[in-house]
Amino acid sequence: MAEHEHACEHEHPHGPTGDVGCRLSGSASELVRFSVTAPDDLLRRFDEQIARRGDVANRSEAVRDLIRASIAKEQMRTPDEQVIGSLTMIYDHHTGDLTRRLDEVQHDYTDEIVSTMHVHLDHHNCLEILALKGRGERVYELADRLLGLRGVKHGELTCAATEQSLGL
Ligand code: NI
Repeated sequence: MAEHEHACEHEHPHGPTGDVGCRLSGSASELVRFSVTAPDDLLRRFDEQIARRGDVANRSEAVRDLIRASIAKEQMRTPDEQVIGSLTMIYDHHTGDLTRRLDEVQHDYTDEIVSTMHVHLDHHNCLEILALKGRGERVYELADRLLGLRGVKHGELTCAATEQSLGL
């Protein structure tokens, strides 16, 4: 019989039988094993971070945390609200026709892009910062399209609903 690691979050009160059943939630998830490939130096740095943090036991737990954080971030999206924010990207402008594609996408969102700043960091890398304002749905769509382009090494959207979060 296959052994299943237990996936629920809260403390398990050990019952009289000593089992660690998750009766409180009634919906214990089965753990699923999947494999991920990553560059070795990236994985080494991730392992070093796990060792430093001390609050996660292993790589699996750290990856689960990342997945939860990603889903939580998604849930904070407010597509129907007016939002304001910034998108930061770092990319190598030599990557294929990346600069052309970045341009093409941005030309579809002229109402949402208030201002852009481009910094040539070194021979290869560019930093681009976009100030954004508009309906959440459009702003998130723009960010997803830009950050999804192959060759964008780092990207982050920082965004808040103007009414909900900022009271503007
Ligand atoms: Ni540049």
